Amino acid sequence: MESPSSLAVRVMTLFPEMFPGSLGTSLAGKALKDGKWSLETVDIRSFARDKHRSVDDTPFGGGAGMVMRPDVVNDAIDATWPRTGPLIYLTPRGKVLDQAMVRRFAAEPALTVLCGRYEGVDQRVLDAWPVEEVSIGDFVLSGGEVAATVLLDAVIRLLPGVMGNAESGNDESFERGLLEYPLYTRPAEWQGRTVPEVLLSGHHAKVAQWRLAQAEEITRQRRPDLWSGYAAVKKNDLKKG
Ligand code: 6GU
Repeated sequence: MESPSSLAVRVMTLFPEMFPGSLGTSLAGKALKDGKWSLETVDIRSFARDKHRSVDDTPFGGGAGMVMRPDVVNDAIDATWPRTGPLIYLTPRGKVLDQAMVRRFAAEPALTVLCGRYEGVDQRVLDAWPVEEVSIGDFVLSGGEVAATVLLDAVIRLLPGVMGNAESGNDESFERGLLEYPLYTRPAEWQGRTVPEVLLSGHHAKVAQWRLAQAEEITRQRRPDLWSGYAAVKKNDLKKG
């Protein structure tokens, strides 16, 4: 039996064999078996109308590649979207996924995900439905399936009971807008390389202080975009006392 808080995921794709894929293993796979989320894949090709089962056609106005037909995609959405929870279309034109979006999706009862080939879907079907367009970053994949897997992995790990409290603390540091501090485990010396002395001290407050300083430094160096947001919040916090 599924618990009432189970997330119902529906994925529309031309490649249903790509699911659950990596989501069937590890943390997400265990959560799937435990009923923390459910997965229904819908083969978009099953909504094709002609004897050739065609799902795409050449773009009006010319140009490279193929466009997914509005009639076929419309029928897939109509049959699949439960009219609750977001209808997500994965496309490099979408809003870039971040942890705040991931948290919002994890709070939904259902997620319906449309995977397109990268040339895309006819605009009219996107205009006809309340579609939320999401990208996973500024690069181009050959299709939305891998992007859907990325999005779902990030969401599933946040579902109640999927992760222990030990790990969930890590997110708070990302929510804070910082990259992670460096990690070390045994042996204390490896190939002549030692572990920072403070981590062996057992002094929890000093460890926390060191980790924060490391997280700040690595964020400042690597991600000026994150750093300016964090620095602004920190300055404001200091002012408020
Ligand atoms: Cl969501 N889809 C495709 N095809 N490429 C992408 C993407 C999505 N996000 C980044 N690149």
